[in-house]
Amino acid sequence: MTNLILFGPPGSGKGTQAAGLIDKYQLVHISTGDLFRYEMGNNTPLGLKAKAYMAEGRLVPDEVTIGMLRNKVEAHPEASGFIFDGFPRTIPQAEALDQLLAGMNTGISGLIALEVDEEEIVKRILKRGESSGRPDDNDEAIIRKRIDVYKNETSPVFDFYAASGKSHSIPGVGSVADIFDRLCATIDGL
Ligand code: B4P
Repeated sequence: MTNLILFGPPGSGKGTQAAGLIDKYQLVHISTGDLFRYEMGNNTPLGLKAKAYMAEGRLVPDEVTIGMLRNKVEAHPEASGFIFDGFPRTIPQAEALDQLLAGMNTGISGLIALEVDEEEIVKRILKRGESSGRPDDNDEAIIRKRIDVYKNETSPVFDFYAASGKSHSIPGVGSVADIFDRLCATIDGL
């Protein structure tokens, strides 16, 4: 199995790039952000739980996120691998993911981080906010809060996988096609 973590700050292009990668590598795409937005859109108990955290730019609690991820992975016994997009975002999430995959006799093949500086991220997300309808996209203070959360809670996940030589990073600025080529070159070299 090939199991990839697409990593990087909010708005770094994880979702954008995942769309091309799933086609090329035939992997199941799991975006925890998309899953939460789907649950919120349907006003499910899970969606209602996630709503306040997301609107404030905070992370949804680990126990909620890990349970949702586990259900999604277990729903795809036929998968030849997964692209995890926006997960794991904390060390406990990374530990839970490793445990889940070990139970399936597999593991993470590699983590690839998209590097984009803070001002470019703010610009991109505010632009997306003009049409996304996402409350976490159109308030600069909330966007900067999301970036702080990434620095403090999420970036240690890069070092967690670097300890076993699995973390890689590539520049996430430039055309979507050029970044896609960089990603594929990294994946093909794993
Ligand atoms: P996510 O849905 O993961 O949102 P994101 O980080 O903003 O998206 P991404 O990096 O995928 O950016 P995109 O491609 O869209 O998370 C949202 C919230 O959900 C979190 O804040 C948190 O509250 C919650 N959450 C999710 N997962 C969680 C977890 N595991 N634990 C706890 N809470 C969790 O790109 C952004 C914009 O840039 C787009 O408009 C795109 O068109 C543009 N863009 C992309 N590539 C570009 C390029 N090369 N040049 C210019 N613009 C580009």
